[in-house]
Amino acid sequence: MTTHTTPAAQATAFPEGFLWGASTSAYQVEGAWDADGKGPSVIDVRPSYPEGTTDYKVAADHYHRYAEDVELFGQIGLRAYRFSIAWTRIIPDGDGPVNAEGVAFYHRLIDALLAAGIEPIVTMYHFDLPAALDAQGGWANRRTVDAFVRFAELLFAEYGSKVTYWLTINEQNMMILHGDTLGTTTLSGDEAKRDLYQQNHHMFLAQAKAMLACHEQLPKAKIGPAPNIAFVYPASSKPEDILAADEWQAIRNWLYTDLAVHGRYNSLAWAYLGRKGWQPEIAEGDLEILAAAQPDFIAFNYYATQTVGAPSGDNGDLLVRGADQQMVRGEVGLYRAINNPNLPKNQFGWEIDPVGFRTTMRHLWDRYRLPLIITENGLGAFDEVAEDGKIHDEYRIDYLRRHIEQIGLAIGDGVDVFGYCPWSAIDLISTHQGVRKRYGFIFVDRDEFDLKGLARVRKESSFWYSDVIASNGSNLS
Ligand code: BGP
Repeated sequence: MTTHTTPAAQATAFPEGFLWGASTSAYQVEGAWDADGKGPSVIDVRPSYPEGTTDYKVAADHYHRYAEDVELFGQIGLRAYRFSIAWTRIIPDGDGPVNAEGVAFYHRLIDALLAAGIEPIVTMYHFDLPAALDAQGGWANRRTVDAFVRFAELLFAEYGSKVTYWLTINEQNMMILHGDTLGTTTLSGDEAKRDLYQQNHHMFLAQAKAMLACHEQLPKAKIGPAPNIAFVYPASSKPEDILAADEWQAIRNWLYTDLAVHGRYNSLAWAYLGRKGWQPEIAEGDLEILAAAQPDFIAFNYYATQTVGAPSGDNGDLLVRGADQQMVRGEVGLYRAINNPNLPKNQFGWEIDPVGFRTTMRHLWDRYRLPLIITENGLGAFDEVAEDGKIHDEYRIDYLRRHIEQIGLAIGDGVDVFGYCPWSAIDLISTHQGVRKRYGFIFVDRDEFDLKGLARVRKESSFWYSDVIASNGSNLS
C-alpha cells in the first residue's frame, strides 16, 4: 500500500557483518519465575496478568528449553540474539547475595549462542525490577541506583569476556509515560508525576554509571540505551501543529536520547517539567556523572510513528481508546492526539508506518551521529496452525519486508545502521495481550489457559528470514 515516491529512494547494500537478529526479554520468554533461587520481580507479583492468562509465569519455558531454542535460532541463521538478563535471577532481592545458579544459567545460554555463531546482545533491565527493591521505594529511592550499578558491574565481570554488546534499560521512556511496568505507587496526581520524573532521573543516573563502569571494566565492549523511538508528525503544516509536534517529540523521544548521548536534559522537556512542577531534584555531582557517560551506539525499538496537532485545551485532545504505548494519548492543552488518516492499523490499533521508520532513523542519525541498531520492530497477530501443520504468517513477512526495505533506504541516506533485531525470536507473553498475540519467528504451542506441550514450530516467516539473512538483505522476496 505504500507508494515509493520519496526522494533519494536509493537502497544501499547492507554492510558486511550486519547483525541480523531477533529479540526477547527474560520475563516474557523464560518462565521458571521462582526456579533455582530466582527472586520475584515486580512483574511476578503483579495482582493480575494480561487477559487473565493462567500459567503466565511459565511463559515459553525458555529457561528449561534454551538449548532447543538456540538450535532453532541457529537453523534460522540468526547472527545476533537480543535477550535480557533477569536481575532477580542474578541477585534475588536486587542488592543482596548473588545466586550462583542464576549466574550459571546465562553462562549456559551465552555459551550455546556463541557455539552457534550467534552474537549475544544483552539488555540489563527489561521491565522486571526486583520486587524487594520496589518495596523499598523502587526507582524513587536512590539506593536502587547503587543496586543497579552493582548488578551491572557483576554482569560485566561475569560475562564481559563473551558479550560485546550491552543495552542498559529497555524503553525507559515507555515506563515513565505508561507506568504500568515500573513498580507500585500509592501516589496520585501531580505528586505521582513528580515522583515519576524523580524515578526517571535516577534511571538516567543508573544508566550513566553503568556506561562508565562498562567502559572502565571492558574497553572493547559497546554499550547504549534502548528507548522506544517513534517519530512524531504534525497533523498539518499549521505552525501551531508543528509546535505541538515538537513538544511531544521532546517529551517522548529526545528527552531520553539527549540525556543518554549528551548527558543533559532536553530543554523543551525540561521547560515542560518546570511548568508542571515536576522537575526532579538533582543532587550535587549528578550532572557531572550524566555528562561524563557516553554511549557507543543508540539501540531503539520502533513500532509506529505518532501524529499530533495543536491542542484545543479540552478532553478532545485525548484519544479515548485505551491507548497503549504505541498509540498517542494526547495531553490536554499541550498536544492533541490525531489518528493519521494516511496509515493503516494493525488489529491492535497500532499504525503501520515503514516510511516513518526511515524518517526515525534519519533523525536519530542526524541528531547524534552514533551507529544505530534496531532492537525491536514487529507485528503481533493471532497466528494459527493451519491444517498442513504450518503457520502461514505472510502478513508478518509483509510487515518485516517493508520495514527492512526502509533500513536499506536509510543506509542509502548515509545512516549508519549495524543491526536489526525484530520482536520476537520466539512466541512469548505480550506486555498487553497475553499469549494469543504472537510476534515470534517460532511458534510455541500453548494458549492462555492450556500449556499443551509447548512444542516449537518454525513459522513461514522464519524460513523467509533465513533467506533474507543468507543474502545479507538483498533478497526480500
Ligand atoms: C515493547 C516492549 C516489549 C514488547 C513489545 C510488544 O514496548 O519492550 O517487551 O512487549 O513492546 O508489546 P506488546 O507485547 O504489548 O504487544
